[in-house]
Amino acid sequence: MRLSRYFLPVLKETPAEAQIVSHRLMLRAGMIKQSAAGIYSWLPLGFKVLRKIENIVHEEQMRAGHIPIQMPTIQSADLWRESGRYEAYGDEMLRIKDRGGRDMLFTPTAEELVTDIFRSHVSSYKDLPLTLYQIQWKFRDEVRPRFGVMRGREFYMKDGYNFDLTKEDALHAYNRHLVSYLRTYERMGLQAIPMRADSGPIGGDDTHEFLVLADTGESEVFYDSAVTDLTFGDREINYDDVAQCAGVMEEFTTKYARTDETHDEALFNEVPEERRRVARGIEVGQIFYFGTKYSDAMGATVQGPDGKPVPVHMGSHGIGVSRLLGAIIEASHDDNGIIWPEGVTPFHAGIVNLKQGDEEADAACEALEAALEAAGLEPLYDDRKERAGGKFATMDLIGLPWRITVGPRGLKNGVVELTSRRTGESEELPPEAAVAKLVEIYKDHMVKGL
Ligand code: P5A
Repeated sequence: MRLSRYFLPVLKETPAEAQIVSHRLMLRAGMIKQSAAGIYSWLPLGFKVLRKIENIVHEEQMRAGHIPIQMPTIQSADLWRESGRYEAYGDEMLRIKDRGGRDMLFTPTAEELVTDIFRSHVSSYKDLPLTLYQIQWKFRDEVRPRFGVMRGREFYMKDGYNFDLTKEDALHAYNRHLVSYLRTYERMGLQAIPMRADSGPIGGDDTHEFLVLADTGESEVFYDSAVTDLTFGDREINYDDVAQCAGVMEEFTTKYARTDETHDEALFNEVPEERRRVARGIEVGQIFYFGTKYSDAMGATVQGPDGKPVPVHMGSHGIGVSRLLGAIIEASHDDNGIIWPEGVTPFHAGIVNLKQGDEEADAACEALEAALEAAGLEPLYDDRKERAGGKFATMDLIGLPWRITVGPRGLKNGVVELTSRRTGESEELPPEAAVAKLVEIYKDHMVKGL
């Protein structure tokens, strides 16, 4: 992509309304534009990152054996009356009337709708286990939408729902989700810690939230610092292996880690003092097991092995896809701008031409652009007639992890400069070697984009 032809409306001024760094940087880098309180348009750079995050979520969900579907954003109130949540959900639910005066709503979550799909089409235990999921816009009329995409009213969520014959099977689904979430967040360059939480309006007793530690997080959290030493890494997981999933679950959840809603001071005090941490975190996901709450209310049964109807055991599982952009930026930035992890970066490398219009420099940049594209990478070539300082500032702001700087002086010696956004370290090397190095760096981070 050539920057001169792209749509990247960066802001010079720091927007006054943004209270936290991720919101500020998303506005300054031209990623989003507010259209109403807590409702945003996604501009090209923001949309590209959103799609990458979404695709990582899809890949990891399908790897775990979950099946993607798409449900509507506008739903009929009738289903919600069946579960009893139409009134109970309160003012967070956006209620709408259609022209016939029928009560409709914009989906804040989809337990009812998916349970209706299930009861209409599944009647035998032989069709279980089943986990259906979607990535879809949600609306919650939050009292205080704030911090940009972090607490929006309209936001993008992955929501998944498991249907199982027994509690034991449903707990395996819970563990499977926990394991696949750990892998999902790590691919985005994030450490998200599972913490015992409160289930709120979704219901049930078993629930974990995934928190990314950040001073600007909305939740107060209490944990044993030993949990931050745990990483998922590149382990091989067989998601059908009940014992393996339970083992990972246990490894990641037995150390003390709780949000303020479930915090237990006496238990916390059993953690050695030097490992006790009180901090803030951003909730980027939550998993629930709620048994037969919805299947009882809505008559979602299957015929069991003995021929008798049994209500299915269910859970639901959510990832805050749009919130993740904010969380990643909170966790990865410096004074000059964003620093994207390789897995979610909108472009793989920036190319900065120090002397636009110089025949040799232009040709070298174009050749680099073509070579990177041929290798399956996406470069952003700053081909504007601008000062080098301005070009560097834009690249730093938008946070591409790697920058190739091309100028007449280097080219005389046959080299370009490759700079890491994270460390600021540069090395001079021939253009082909720079391409080869980037191919190597990204070989484990290739995610379908736009
Ligand atoms: C699980 C999926 C649910 O709604 N039902 C279906 C369950 N869970 S949840 O915890 O309420 O939401 C899942 C994740 O969505 C993100 N999220 C938000 N993101 C941005 N703005 C909001 N207002 C917002 N509300 C929830 C969070 O990451 C949450 O973990």
